[in-house]
Amino acid sequence: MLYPRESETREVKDLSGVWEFRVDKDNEGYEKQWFKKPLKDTIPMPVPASYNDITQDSAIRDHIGNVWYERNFFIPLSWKEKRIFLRVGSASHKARVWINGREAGYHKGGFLPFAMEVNDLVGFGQENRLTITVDNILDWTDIPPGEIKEISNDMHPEGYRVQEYHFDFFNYSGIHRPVRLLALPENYIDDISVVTNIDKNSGIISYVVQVKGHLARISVHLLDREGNTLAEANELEGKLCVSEAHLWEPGQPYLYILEVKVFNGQEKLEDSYRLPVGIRTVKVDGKQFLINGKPFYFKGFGKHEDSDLRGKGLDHVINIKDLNLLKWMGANSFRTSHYPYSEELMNLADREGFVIIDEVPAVGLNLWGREEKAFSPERINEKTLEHHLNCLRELIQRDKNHPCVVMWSVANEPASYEEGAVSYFQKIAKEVRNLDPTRPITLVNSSMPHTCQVAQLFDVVCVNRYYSWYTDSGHLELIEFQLEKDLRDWYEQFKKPVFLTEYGADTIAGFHQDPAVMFTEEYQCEMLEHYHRVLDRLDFIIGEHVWNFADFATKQDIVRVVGNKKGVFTRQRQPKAAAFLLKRRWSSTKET
Ligand code: BDP
Repeated sequence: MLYPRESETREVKDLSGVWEFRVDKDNEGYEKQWFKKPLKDTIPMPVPASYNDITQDSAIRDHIGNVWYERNFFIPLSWKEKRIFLRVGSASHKARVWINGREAGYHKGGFLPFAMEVNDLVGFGQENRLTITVDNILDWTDIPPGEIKEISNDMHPEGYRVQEYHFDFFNYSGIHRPVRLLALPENYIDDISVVTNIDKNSGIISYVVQVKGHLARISVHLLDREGNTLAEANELEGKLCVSEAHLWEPGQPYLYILEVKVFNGQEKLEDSYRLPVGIRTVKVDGKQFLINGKPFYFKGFGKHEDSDLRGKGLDHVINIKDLNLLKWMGANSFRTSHYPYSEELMNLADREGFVIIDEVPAVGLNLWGREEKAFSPERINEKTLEHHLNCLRELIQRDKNHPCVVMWSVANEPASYEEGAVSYFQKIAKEVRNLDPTRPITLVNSSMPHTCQVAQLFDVVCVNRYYSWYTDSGHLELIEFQLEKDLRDWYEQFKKPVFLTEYGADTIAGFHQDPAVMFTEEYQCEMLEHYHRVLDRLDFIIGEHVWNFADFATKQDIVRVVGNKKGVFTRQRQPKAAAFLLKRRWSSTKET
Protein backbone atom coordinates (compact mmCIF):
# COMPACT_ATOMS: atom_id res chain seq x y z
CA MET A 1 0.00 0.00 0.00
CA LEU A 2 1.21 3.50 -0.87
CA TYR A 3 2.34 5.97 1.79
CA PRO A 4 -0.76 7.78 3.09
CA ARG A 5 -1.01 11.08 1.25
CA GLU A 6 -4.09 13.20 1.04
CA SER A 7 -5.59 14.15 -2.29
CA GLU A 8 -8.95 15.31 -3.60
CA THR A 9 -10.08 11.66 -3.43
CA ARG A 10 -8.29 10.48 -0.30
CA GLU A 11 -8.56 11.46 3.33
CA VAL A 12 -6.12 10.73 6.09
CA LYS A 13 -6.99 10.95 9.77
CA ASP A 14 -4.01 10.84 12.09
CA LEU A 15 -4.73 9.11 15.39
CA SER A 16 -1.53 10.35 17.05
CA GLY A 17 -2.04 11.77 20.51
CA VAL A 18 -2.61 10.53 24.03
CA TRP A 19 -3.81 6.92 24.21
CA GLU A 20 -4.87 4.68 27.11
CA PHE A 21 -2.11 2.26 28.07
CA ARG A 22 -1.77 -0.77 30.27
CA VAL A 23 1.14 -3.11 30.86
CA ASP A 24 0.11 -6.76 30.83
CA LYS A 25 2.48 -7.68 33.63
CA ASP A 26 0.92 -11.07 34.37
CA ASN A 27 0.37 -11.83 30.70
CA GLU A 28 -3.36 -12.32 31.22
CA GLY A 29 -4.84 -9.86 28.72
CA TYR A 30 -5.57 -12.39 25.99
CA GLU A 31 -7.04 -14.93 28.35
CA LYS A 32 -9.18 -12.33 30.07
CA GLN A 33 -10.13 -10.83 26.72
CA TRP A 34 -9.14 -7.27 27.55
CA PHE A 35 -10.05 -6.33 24.01
CA LYS A 36 -13.76 -7.01 24.64
CA LYS A 37 -14.37 -3.99 26.89
CA PRO A 38 -12.67 -0.63 27.38
CA LEU A 39 -9.28 -1.18 29.01
CA LYS A 40 -9.25 -0.71 32.76
CA ASP A 41 -6.57 0.71 35.06
CA THR A 42 -4.88 2.62 32.31
CA ILE A 43 -2.34 5.40 32.31
CA PRO A 44 -1.93 8.01 29.56
CA MET A 45 0.67 7.23 26.91
CA PRO A 46 1.76 9.29 23.90
CA VAL A 47 1.57 7.79 20.41
CA PRO A 48 3.92 7.72 18.61
CA ALA A 49 6.68 7.09 21.18
CA SER A 50 8.45 4.26 22.93
CA TYR A 51 6.71 3.69 26.24
CA ASN A 52 9.92 2.77 28.09
CA ASP A 53 11.15 6.18 29.24
CA ILE A 54 7.81 7.93 29.77
CA THR A 55 7.01 6.86 33.33
CA GLN A 56 8.98 6.73 36.58
CA ASP A 57 8.55 2.97 36.78
CA SER A 58 11.55 0.84 35.85
CA ALA A 59 9.25 -2.19 35.61
CA ILE A 60 7.53 -0.49 32.66
CA ARG A 61 10.87 0.49 31.15
CA ASP A 62 12.11 -3.09 31.34
CA HIS A 63 8.83 -4.91 30.71
CA ILE A 64 9.03 -8.11 28.66
CA GLY A 65 5.86 -9.09 26.80
CA ASN A 66 2.55 -7.48 25.91
CA VAL A 67 1.34 -3.97 26.52
CA TRP A 68 -2.10 -2.69 25.54
CA TYR A 69 -2.91 0.60 23.85
CA GLU A 70 -6.39 1.94 23.29
CA ARG A 71 -8.22 4.96 21.97
CA ASN A 72 -11.63 5.83 20.57
CA PHE A 73 -12.34 7.43 17.23
CA PHE A 74 -15.20 8.46 14.99
CA ILE A 75 -15.60 7.72 11.31
CA PRO A 76 -17.00 10.76 9.46
CA LEU A 77 -20.37 10.11 7.84
CA SER A 78 -18.86 11.34 4.59
CA TRP A 79 -16.78 8.14 4.55
CA LYS A 80 -19.90 5.95 4.02
CA GLU A 81 -19.01 5.03 0.45
CA LYS A 82 -15.28 4.77 1.11
CA ARG A 83 -12.94 1.89 1.72
CA ILE A 84 -11.52 2.49 5.16
CA PHE A 85 -8.06 1.33 6.16
CA LEU A 86 -6.18 1.48 9.40
CA ARG A 87 -2.44 1.85 8.93
CA VAL A 88 0.17 1.53 11.63
CA GLY A 89 3.52 3.12 10.76
CA SER A 90 5.34 0.69 13.06
CA ALA A 91 4.85 -1.16 16.33
CA SER A 92 7.79 -2.95 17.94
CA HIS A 93 7.84 -5.83 17.47
CA LYS A 94 4.51 -7.67 17.05
CA ALA A 95 1.11 -6.11 17.07
CA ARG A 96 -2.47 -7.36 17.15
CA VAL A 97 -5.18 -4.89 16.31
CA TRP A 98 -8.80 -5.02 17.52
CA ILE A 99 -11.65 -2.74 16.57
CA ASN A 100 -14.71 -2.70 18.80
CA GLY A 101 -13.47 -5.95 20.35
CA ARG A 102 -13.03 -7.81 17.05
CA GLU A 103 -9.67 -8.74 15.65
CA ALA A 104 -8.63 -6.61 12.68
CA GLY A 105 -5.10 -7.80 11.97
CA TYR A 106 -1.69 -8.95 13.12
CA HIS A 107 1.80 -7.97 12.10
CA LYS A 108 5.26 -9.21 12.96
CA GLY A 109 8.27 -6.96 12.44
CA GLY A 110 8.87 -3.86 14.51
CA PHE A 111 10.09 -1.34 11.97
CA LEU A 112 7.74 -1.58 9.01
CA PRO A 113 4.18 -0.40 8.37
CA PHE A 114 1.10 -2.54 8.02
CA ALA A 115 -2.46 -1.80 7.01
CA MET A 116 -5.84 -3.48 7.11
CA GLU A 117 -9.23 -2.76 5.63
CA VAL A 118 -11.70 -2.18 8.44
CA ASN A 119 -15.08 -1.37 6.87
CA ASP A 120 -16.69 -4.44 8.40
CA LEU A 121 -15.47 -3.57 11.87
CA VAL A 122 -16.24 0.12 12.28
CA GLY A 123 -19.57 1.79 12.95
CA PHE A 124 -20.86 5.13 11.69
CA GLY A 125 -22.61 7.50 14.05
CA GLN A 126 -20.93 5.90 17.05
CA GLU A 127 -17.64 5.97 18.85
CA ASN A 128 -15.32 3.14 17.80
CA ARG A 129 -12.74 1.55 20.05
CA LEU A 130 -9.30 0.72 18.72
CA THR A 131 -7.10 -1.57 20.81
CA ILE A 132 -3.55 -2.52 19.88
CA THR A 133 -1.57 -5.16 21.75
CA VAL A 134 2.17 -4.76 21.27
CA ASP A 135 4.59 -7.52 22.17
CA ASN A 136 8.31 -6.74 22.47
CA ILE A 137 9.60 -10.29 22.91
CA LEU A 138 12.29 -11.33 20.46
CA ASP A 139 13.24 -14.92 19.72
CA TRP A 140 15.24 -16.65 17.03
CA THR A 141 12.40 -16.42 14.53
CA ASP A 142 12.55 -12.62 14.65
CA ILE A 143 14.82 -10.08 13.11
CA PRO A 144 16.41 -8.70 15.09
CA PRO A 145 16.61 -12.01 16.96
CA GLY A 146 16.71 -12.47 20.71
CA GLU A 147 16.40 -15.15 23.37
CA ILE A 148 14.30 -15.30 26.51
CA LYS A 149 16.32 -16.75 29.37
CA GLU A 150 14.49 -18.21 32.35
CA ILE A 151 16.66 -17.72 35.43
CA SER A 152 16.08 -20.42 38.02
CA ASN A 153 15.01 -19.88 41.59
CA ASP A 154 18.43 -20.31 43.08
CA MET A 155 19.00 -16.76 41.84
CA HIS A 156 15.65 -15.40 43.00
CA PRO A 157 12.86 -17.04 45.09
CA GLU A 158 10.40 -17.06 42.17
CA GLY A 159 12.94 -17.12 39.35
CA TYR A 160 12.81 -14.44 36.70
CA ARG A 161 13.35 -14.00 33.01
CA VAL A 162 15.47 -11.77 30.89
CA GLN A 163 15.26 -10.79 27.26
CA GLU A 164 18.67 -11.33 25.74
CA TYR A 165 19.64 -9.90 22.40
CA HIS A 166 22.87 -9.55 20.50
CA PHE A 167 22.49 -6.03 19.17
CA ASP A 168 23.74 -2.83 20.70
CA PHE A 169 20.70 -0.60 21.16
CA PHE A 170 17.99 -0.55 23.76
CA ASN A 171 14.99 -2.69 22.86
CA TYR A 172 12.64 0.27 22.74
CA SER A 173 9.04 -0.84 22.41
CA GLY A 174 5.59 0.46 21.67
CA ILE A 175 3.85 2.24 18.82
CA HIS A 176 6.72 4.13 17.25
CA ARG A 177 5.13 5.71 14.22
CA PRO A 178 1.75 7.27 13.45
CA VAL A 179 -1.47 5.27 13.37
CA ARG A 180 -3.72 6.59 10.66
CA LEU A 181 -7.16 6.00 9.25
CA LEU A 182 -7.41 6.31 5.50
CA ALA A 183 -10.50 6.75 3.39
CA LEU A 184 -9.95 5.54 -0.16
CA PRO A 185 -12.40 5.33 -3.03
CA GLU A 186 -14.05 2.05 -4.00
CA ASN A 187 -11.69 1.71 -6.96
CA TYR A 188 -8.32 2.97 -5.88
CA ILE A 189 -4.67 3.21 -6.82
CA ASP A 190 -3.03 0.46 -4.83
CA ASP A 191 0.57 0.76 -5.90
CA ILE A 192 2.94 2.69 -8.14
CA SER A 193 6.48 1.67 -9.02
CA VAL A 194 8.94 3.93 -10.77
CA VAL A 195 12.39 3.29 -12.16
CA THR A 196 14.34 6.16 -13.62
CA ASN A 197 17.02 6.35 -16.25
CA ILE A 198 19.08 8.99 -17.96
CA ASP A 199 19.73 9.23 -21.68
CA LYS A 200 22.05 12.15 -22.49
CA ASN A 201 20.07 15.15 -21.19
CA SER A 202 16.75 13.35 -20.97
CA GLY A 203 15.23 11.65 -17.98
CA ILE A 204 13.19 8.52 -18.51
CA ILE A 205 10.64 7.40 -15.97
CA SER A 206 9.31 3.87 -16.33
CA TYR A 207 6.23 3.40 -14.22
CA VAL A 208 3.71 0.69 -13.36
CA VAL A 209 0.39 1.45 -11.65
CA GLN A 210 -1.74 -1.13 -9.89
CA VAL A 211 -5.40 -0.45 -9.32
CA LYS A 212 -7.78 -2.27 -6.97
CA GLY A 213 -11.23 -2.59 -8.47
CA HIS A 214 -12.38 -1.37 -11.86
CA LEU A 215 -11.27 1.55 -13.88
CA ALA A 216 -12.27 2.90 -17.25
CA ARG A 217 -9.40 5.29 -17.80
CA ILE A 218 -6.10 6.26 -16.26
CA SER A 219 -4.12 9.43 -16.76
CA VAL A 220 -0.51 9.84 -15.73
CA HIS A 221 1.11 13.27 -15.75
CA LEU A 222 4.64 14.23 -14.91
CA LEU A 223 4.67 17.66 -13.31
CA ASP A 224 7.60 19.92 -12.58
CA ARG A 225 7.90 21.96 -9.37
CA GLU A 226 5.70 24.70 -10.79
CA GLY A 227 2.97 22.23 -11.68
CA ASN A 228 3.55 22.27 -15.45
CA THR A 229 2.90 19.01 -17.28
CA LEU A 230 6.06 17.78 -18.97
CA ALA A 231 4.89 14.38 -20.15
CA GLU A 232 1.74 12.30 -20.00
CA ALA A 233 0.40 8.83 -20.67
CA ASN A 234 -2.86 6.88 -20.50
CA GLU A 235 -1.74 3.37 -19.68
CA LEU A 236 -1.19 1.44 -16.48
CA GLU A 237 2.38 0.90 -17.51
CA GLY A 238 4.66 3.05 -19.58
CA LYS A 239 7.59 5.38 -20.04
CA LEU A 240 7.66 9.13 -19.68
CA CYS A 241 10.47 11.16 -21.11
CA VAL A 242 11.62 14.62 -19.97
CA SER A 243 14.13 16.47 -22.06
CA GLU A 244 16.66 18.69 -20.28
CA ALA A 245 15.74 16.85 -17.09
CA HIS A 246 16.68 18.18 -13.68
CA LEU A 247 18.33 15.30 -11.94
CA TRP A 248 18.01 14.24 -8.35
CA GLU A 249 21.58 14.88 -7.26
CA PRO A 250 22.99 14.35 -3.78
CA GLY A 251 22.80 17.76 -2.08
CA GLN A 252 20.88 19.16 -5.06
CA PRO A 253 17.73 17.13 -5.33
CA TYR A 254 14.99 17.88 -7.80
CA LEU A 255 11.67 16.17 -7.30
CA TYR A 256 9.05 15.89 -10.00
CA ILE A 257 5.51 14.80 -9.25
CA LEU A 258 3.98 11.77 -10.91
CA GLU A 259 0.28 12.54 -10.82
CA VAL A 260 -1.84 9.44 -11.33
CA LYS A 261 -5.61 9.68 -11.77
CA VAL A 262 -8.16 6.98 -12.41
CA PHE A 263 -11.65 7.56 -13.78
CA ASN A 264 -14.82 5.46 -13.98
CA GLY A 265 -17.02 4.80 -17.04
CA GLN A 266 -18.85 8.12 -16.58
CA GLU A 267 -15.50 9.99 -16.65
CA LYS A 268 -15.81 10.70 -12.95
CA LEU A 269 -12.52 11.00 -11.09
CA GLU A 270 -12.24 7.98 -8.79
CA ASP A 271 -8.81 8.34 -7.28
CA SER A 272 -5.69 10.43 -7.55
CA TYR A 273 -2.23 10.04 -6.02
CA ARG A 274 0.82 12.28 -6.37
CA LEU A 275 4.16 10.57 -6.01
CA PRO A 276 7.38 12.60 -5.72
CA VAL A 277 9.91 11.25 -8.23
CA GLY A 278 13.62 11.94 -8.45
CA ILE A 279 15.40 11.10 -11.69
CA ARG A 280 18.71 9.45 -10.95
CA THR A 281 20.71 6.33 -11.64
CA VAL A 282 22.96 4.25 -9.39
CA LYS A 283 25.58 1.73 -10.40
CA VAL A 284 28.68 0.02 -9.09
CA ASP A 285 31.45 0.16 -11.66
CA GLY A 286 34.90 -1.26 -10.92
CA LYS A 287 36.20 0.57 -7.86
CA GLN A 288 33.48 3.19 -7.92
CA PHE A 289 29.93 3.86 -6.85
CA LEU A 290 28.23 5.98 -9.49
CA ILE A 291 25.23 8.25 -8.98
CA ASN A 292 24.06 9.74 -12.27
CA GLY A 293 27.17 8.30 -13.89
CA LYS A 294 29.53 10.23 -11.57
CA PRO A 295 31.68 8.75 -8.79
CA PHE A 296 30.06 9.32 -5.42
CA TYR A 297 31.98 9.28 -2.13
CA PHE A 298 29.78 8.64 0.94
CA LYS A 299 30.48 10.96 3.86
CA GLY A 300 28.35 10.59 6.93
CA PHE A 301 27.27 8.25 9.68
CA GLY A 302 25.61 5.15 10.85
CA LYS A 303 22.68 6.58 12.81
CA HIS A 304 19.93 5.45 15.14
CA GLU A 305 16.36 6.50 15.68
CA ASP A 306 16.93 7.42 19.29
CA SER A 307 16.36 10.42 21.51
CA ASP A 308 15.61 11.41 25.07
CA LEU A 309 12.19 10.40 26.37
CA ARG A 310 10.84 9.49 22.94
CA GLY A 311 13.14 6.50 22.49
CA LYS A 312 12.44 5.36 18.95
CA GLY A 313 9.22 7.31 18.52
CA LEU A 314 8.92 9.48 15.43
CA ASP A 315 9.84 13.06 16.21
CA HIS A 316 9.94 15.68 13.48
CA VAL A 317 12.04 17.99 15.67
CA ILE A 318 14.80 15.40 15.99
CA ASN A 319 14.59 14.38 12.34
CA ILE A 320 14.94 17.88 10.97
CA LYS A 321 17.59 18.86 13.50
CA ASP A 322 19.59 15.77 12.52
CA LEU A 323 19.41 16.57 8.82
CA ASN A 324 20.46 20.15 9.56
CA LEU A 325 23.44 18.90 11.54
CA LEU A 326 24.40 16.56 8.71
CA LYS A 327 24.25 19.44 6.25
CA TRP A 328 26.18 21.71 8.61
CA MET A 329 29.07 19.28 8.66
CA GLY A 330 29.08 18.55 4.95
CA ALA A 331 27.81 14.98 5.31
CA ASN A 332 25.97 13.66 2.27
CA SER A 333 24.68 10.29 3.41
CA PHE A 334 23.78 7.89 6.22
CA ARG A 335 22.88 4.27 6.82
CA THR A 336 19.59 3.39 8.49
CA SER A 337 21.52 1.24 10.94
CA HIS A 338 20.10 -1.17 12.02
CA TYR A 339 16.48 -1.14 10.84
CA PRO A 340 14.23 0.79 8.45
CA TYR A 341 13.65 4.37 9.62
CA SER A 342 10.34 6.19 9.46
CA GLU A 343 8.78 6.96 6.10
CA GLU A 344 8.63 10.58 7.19
CA LEU A 345 12.42 10.67 7.43
CA MET A 346 12.79 8.99 4.04
CA ASN A 347 10.55 11.66 2.53
CA LEU A 348 12.73 14.37 4.08
CA ALA A 349 15.89 12.72 2.74
CA ASP A 350 14.42 12.73 -0.79
CA ARG A 351 13.58 16.38 -0.42
CA GLU A 352 16.91 17.43 1.12
CA GLY A 353 19.12 15.28 -1.11
CA PHE A 354 20.63 12.83 1.37
CA VAL A 355 21.86 9.49 0.11
CA ILE A 356 20.72 6.48 2.12
CA ILE A 357 21.80 2.90 2.59
CA ASP A 358 18.57 1.25 3.64
CA GLU A 359 18.98 -1.60 6.12
CA VAL A 360 16.58 -4.33 7.29
CA PRO A 361 16.56 -5.11 11.03
CA ALA A 362 18.88 -8.09 10.56
CA VAL A 363 21.29 -7.22 13.35
CA GLY A 364 22.52 -9.52 16.07
CA LEU A 365 22.70 -12.63 13.87
CA ASN A 366 25.86 -13.51 15.71
CA LEU A 367 26.83 -15.18 18.97
CA TRP A 368 30.12 -13.30 19.35
CA GLY A 369 32.70 -15.81 20.44
CA ARG A 370 30.28 -18.38 21.87
CA GLU A 371 31.02 -21.92 20.82
CA GLU A 372 27.64 -22.71 19.28
CA LYS A 373 26.81 -21.71 15.76
CA ALA A 374 24.41 -18.83 15.10
CA PHE A 375 23.27 -20.29 11.76
CA SER A 376 21.93 -23.62 13.00
CA PRO A 377 18.54 -25.36 13.33
CA GLU A 378 18.14 -24.17 16.96
CA ARG A 379 18.84 -20.52 16.20
CA ILE A 380 18.95 -18.75 12.85
CA ASN A 381 16.98 -21.25 10.80
CA GLU A 382 14.33 -21.53 8.08
CA LYS A 383 11.85 -19.53 10.15
CA THR A 384 14.29 -16.69 10.69
CA LEU A 385 15.03 -16.73 6.98
CA GLU A 386 11.35 -16.60 6.13
CA HIS A 387 10.83 -13.56 8.36
CA HIS A 388 14.04 -11.92 7.09
CA LEU A 389 12.84 -12.36 3.49
CA ASN A 390 9.46 -11.00 4.43
CA CYS A 391 11.01 -7.90 6.01
CA LEU A 392 13.03 -7.35 2.85
CA ARG A 393 9.87 -7.63 0.76
CA GLU A 394 8.05 -5.16 2.99
CA LEU A 395 11.03 -2.79 3.03
CA ILE A 396 11.48 -2.78 -0.73
CA GLN A 397 7.76 -2.39 -1.26
CA ARG A 398 7.80 0.60 1.11
CA ASP A 399 10.97 2.32 -0.10
CA LYS A 400 11.38 1.30 -3.76
CA ASN A 401 10.40 4.72 -5.11
CA HIS A 402 12.71 6.81 -2.94
CA PRO A 403 15.53 8.38 -4.95
CA CYS A 404 17.48 8.78 -1.68
CA VAL A 405 17.82 4.99 -1.36
CA VAL A 406 20.85 3.91 -3.39
CA MET A 407 21.65 0.53 -1.85
CA TRP A 408 19.93 -2.18 0.24
CA SER A 409 21.78 -3.53 3.23
CA VAL A 410 20.56 -7.03 4.05
CA ALA A 411 22.26 -7.42 7.45
CA ASN A 412 24.70 -5.91 9.92
CA GLU A 413 27.57 -8.02 11.25
CA PRO A 414 26.06 -11.50 10.91
CA ALA A 415 28.27 -14.51 11.63
CA SER A 416 29.32 -14.43 7.99
CA TYR A 417 32.29 -16.70 8.75
CA GLU A 418 29.97 -19.64 9.48
CA GLU A 419 29.30 -22.23 6.81
CA GLY A 420 25.56 -21.93 7.45
CA ALA A 421 25.62 -18.26 6.46
CA VAL A 422 26.33 -19.17 2.83
CA SER A 423 23.07 -20.76 1.76
CA TYR A 424 21.16 -18.37 3.99
CA PHE A 425 22.57 -15.27 2.31
CA GLN A 426 22.44 -16.82 -1.15
CA LYS A 427 18.67 -16.94 -0.75
CA ILE A 428 18.57 -13.43 0.66
CA ALA A 429 20.71 -11.94 -2.12
CA LYS A 430 18.71 -13.74 -4.81
CA GLU A 431 15.41 -12.45 -3.49
CA VAL A 432 16.59 -8.84 -3.14
CA ARG A 433 17.99 -8.80 -6.66
CA ASN A 434 14.77 -10.25 -7.89
CA LEU A 435 12.68 -7.64 -6.07
CA ASP A 436 14.86 -4.74 -7.14
CA PRO A 437 17.29 -5.28 -10.00
CA THR A 438 18.09 -1.55 -10.10
CA ARG A 439 19.99 -1.01 -6.86
CA PRO A 440 23.28 -2.47 -5.63
CA ILE A 441 23.10 -4.62 -2.52
CA THR A 442 25.43 -5.07 0.41
CA LEU A 443 25.93 -6.85 3.72
CA VAL A 444 27.78 -5.00 6.47
CA ASN A 445 30.59 -7.16 7.73
CA SER A 446 32.69 -7.45 10.84
CA SER A 447 34.48 -10.59 9.65
CA MET A 448 37.96 -10.63 8.17
CA PRO A 449 38.38 -10.95 4.40
CA HIS A 450 39.78 -14.47 4.62
CA THR A 451 37.03 -15.71 6.98
CA CYS A 452 33.98 -14.11 5.35
CA GLN A 453 32.03 -16.64 3.30
CA VAL A 454 29.46 -14.35 1.73
CA ALA A 455 30.96 -11.06 0.48
CA GLN A 456 31.08 -12.38 -3.09
CA LEU A 457 27.27 -12.34 -3.16
CA PHE A 458 27.11 -8.56 -2.83
CA ASP A 459 28.13 -5.52 -4.87
CA VAL A 460 29.95 -3.45 -2.27
CA VAL A 461 32.13 -4.69 0.60
CA CYS A 462 30.98 -2.84 3.71
CA VAL A 463 33.13 -3.27 6.80
CA ASN A 464 32.92 -2.08 10.39
CA ARG A 465 36.27 -1.62 12.14
CA TYR A 466 37.31 -0.72 15.68
CA TYR A 467 41.12 -0.74 15.68
CA SER A 468 42.49 0.83 18.88
CA TRP A 469 39.11 0.42 20.54
CA TYR A 470 37.93 -3.17 20.86
CA THR A 471 41.32 -4.46 19.77
CA ASP A 472 44.61 -2.94 20.93
CA SER A 473 42.66 -0.55 23.13
CA GLY A 474 44.45 2.76 23.52
CA HIS A 475 46.97 2.08 20.74
CA LEU A 476 46.21 4.77 18.22
CA GLU A 477 49.61 4.25 16.64
CA LEU A 478 48.60 0.77 15.41
CA ILE A 479 45.53 1.87 13.46
CA GLU A 480 47.11 2.80 10.17
CA PHE A 481 49.17 -0.31 9.64
CA GLN A 482 46.38 -2.67 10.62
CA LEU A 483 43.55 -0.90 8.85
CA GLU A 484 45.42 -0.46 5.59
CA LYS A 485 46.37 -4.11 5.38
CA ASP A 486 42.85 -5.17 6.22
CA LEU A 487 41.16 -2.93 3.63
CA ARG A 488 43.65 -3.88 0.93
CA ASP A 489 43.01 -7.55 1.66
CA TRP A 490 39.27 -7.03 1.16
CA TYR A 491 39.85 -5.37 -2.15
CA GLU A 492 42.39 -7.91 -3.35
CA GLN A 493 40.14 -10.78 -2.45
CA PHE A 494 36.81 -9.56 -3.81
CA LYS A 495 37.74 -6.81 -6.30
CA LYS A 496 34.74 -4.74 -5.23
CA PRO A 497 34.56 -1.20 -3.88
CA VAL A 498 35.09 -1.07 -0.13
CA PHE A 499 33.09 1.11 2.26
CA LEU A 500 34.08 1.71 5.88
CA THR A 501 30.58 1.67 7.36
CA GLU A 502 31.58 1.96 11.03
CA TYR A 503 34.60 3.29 12.92
CA GLY A 504 34.55 5.22 16.15
CA ALA A 505 35.33 5.56 19.83
CA ASP A 506 33.17 6.00 22.93
CA THR A 507 33.63 9.60 24.00
CA ILE A 508 32.20 11.26 27.07
CA ALA A 509 31.48 14.89 26.15
CA GLY A 510 33.63 17.11 28.34
CA PHE A 511 36.32 14.51 29.10
CA HIS A 512 39.72 15.86 28.05
CA GLN A 513 43.25 14.64 28.32
CA ASP A 514 46.40 15.27 26.33
CA PRO A 515 48.10 13.10 25.24
CA ALA A 516 44.80 11.48 24.43
CA VAL A 517 43.34 8.55 26.36
CA MET A 518 40.27 6.50 25.62
CA PHE A 519 36.88 8.14 26.27
CA THR A 520 38.19 11.70 25.86
CA GLU A 521 37.25 14.04 23.04
CA GLU A 522 40.93 14.16 22.02
CA TYR A 523 41.00 10.39 21.56
CA GLN A 524 37.95 10.39 19.29
CA CYS A 525 39.53 13.11 17.13
CA GLU A 526 42.93 11.46 16.86
CA MET A 527 41.40 8.13 16.10
CA LEU A 528 39.38 9.57 13.23
CA GLU A 529 42.48 11.27 11.82
CA HIS A 530 44.39 7.98 11.69
CA TYR A 531 41.51 6.25 9.93
CA HIS A 532 41.19 9.10 7.45
CA ARG A 533 44.85 9.01 6.50
CA VAL A 534 44.39 5.40 5.43
CA LEU A 535 41.14 6.03 3.59
CA ASP A 536 42.74 8.86 1.65
CA ARG A 537 45.50 6.55 0.41
CA LEU A 538 43.21 3.89 -1.09
CA ASP A 539 41.45 4.39 -4.40
CA PHE A 540 38.92 1.58 -3.94
CA ILE A 541 37.30 3.18 -0.89
CA ILE A 542 33.89 4.63 -1.71
CA GLY A 543 32.82 5.97 1.65
CA GLU A 544 33.27 6.65 5.32
CA HIS A 545 30.46 6.46 7.87
CA VAL A 546 31.53 7.28 11.38
CA TRP A 547 29.90 5.30 14.17
CA ASN A 548 27.76 6.97 15.44
CA PHE A 549 26.01 10.22 14.64
CA ALA A 550 24.80 10.70 18.24
CA ASP A 551 25.08 8.93 21.59
CA PHE A 552 22.27 6.40 21.99
CA ALA A 553 20.61 4.19 24.56
CA THR A 554 21.62 0.56 24.97
CA LYS A 555 20.79 -2.14 27.46
CA GLN A 556 22.72 -1.83 30.73
CA ASP A 557 26.12 -3.38 30.47
CA ILE A 558 29.58 -3.01 31.96
CA VAL A 559 30.92 -1.69 28.66
CA ARG A 560 28.24 0.98 28.30
CA VAL A 561 28.15 4.19 30.36
CA VAL A 562 24.49 5.27 30.24
CA GLY A 563 24.38 4.04 26.67
CA ASN A 564 26.77 3.96 23.75
CA LYS A 565 28.85 7.13 23.69
CA LYS A 566 30.38 6.84 20.23
CA GLY A 567 28.29 9.78 19.06
CA VAL A 568 29.96 12.70 17.36
CA PHE A 569 27.01 14.53 18.92
CA THR A 570 25.59 13.95 22.36
CA ARG A 571 22.15 12.42 22.60
CA GLN A 572 20.85 16.00 22.89
CA ARG A 573 22.57 16.76 19.56
CA GLN A 574 25.34 19.00 20.87
CA PRO A 575 28.72 18.65 19.13
CA LYS A 576 31.77 16.97 20.59
CA ALA A 577 35.17 18.15 19.28
CA ALA A 578 35.07 15.49 16.54
CA ALA A 579 32.10 17.22 14.93
CA PHE A 580 34.31 20.18 14.03
CA LEU A 581 37.05 17.92 12.73
CA LEU A 582 34.58 16.11 10.48
CA LYS A 583 33.03 19.39 9.39
CA ARG A 584 36.45 20.61 8.26
CA ARG A 585 37.16 17.38 6.42
CA TRP A 586 33.80 16.94 4.75
CA SER A 587 33.28 20.56 3.83
CA SER A 588 36.63 20.79 2.10
CA THR A 589 36.61 17.56 0.08
CA LYS A 590 35.05 17.37 -3.36
CA GLU A 591 31.25 17.50 -3.32
CA THR A 592 30.69 13.86 -4.19
C1 BDP B 1 29.27 -2.59 15.92
C2 BDP B 1 27.76 -2.62 15.72
C3 BDP B 1 27.05 -1.42 16.34
C4 BDP B 1 27.59 -1.14 17.72
C5 BDP B 1 29.08 -0.84 17.59
C6 BDP B 1 29.71 -0.49 18.94
O1 BDP B 1 27.45 -2.70 14.36
O2 BDP B 1 25.66 -1.65 16.37
O3 BDP B 1 26.92 -0.13 18.39
O4 BDP B 1 29.71 -1.98 17.10
O5 BDP B 1 30.16 -1.41 19.62
O6 BDP B 1 29.75 -3.86 16.03
O7 BDP B 1 29.71 0.67 19.31
